[in-house]
Amino acid sequence: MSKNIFLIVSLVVILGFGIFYFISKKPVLAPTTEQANQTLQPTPTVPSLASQSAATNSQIKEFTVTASNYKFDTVEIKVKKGDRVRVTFKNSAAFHNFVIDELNVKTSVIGSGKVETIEFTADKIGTFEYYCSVGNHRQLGMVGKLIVE
Ligand SMILES: [Cu+2]
Repeated sequence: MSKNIFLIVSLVVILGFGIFYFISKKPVLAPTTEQANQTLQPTPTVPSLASQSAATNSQIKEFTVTASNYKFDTVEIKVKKGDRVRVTFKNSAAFHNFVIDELNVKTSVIGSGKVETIEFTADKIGTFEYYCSVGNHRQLGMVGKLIVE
């Protein structure tokens, strides 16, 4: 009789561990896939904070470019090759963005009153045009130049 009870108890314990193992395996897998997704997503605030601390030894050059219809208030940015560049892009009217093709820099199109900060490394020497890629804004004069020396 007590042998049967022992058998049942040990069965329950084994089963319990089995279920626990099965359940505990799931949450272990979930965060890893989430992390993988996070690194793929271009979230501007988190990477900029990470690169900020990583790039404390190299220079960070900060600029503010304000967009209006149809111009940028800053039309020339000058940096040294290898500089970390942080552009605070402000928009004061309608919808605009800030793009530098050669350096793979592109903010999202933001509305009036919005601000987006973008950070990149000026890893090429040259003069690169930055512009707004909305409609024909580039042709209308929404251009400036980034000079990397
Ligand atoms: Cu524009």
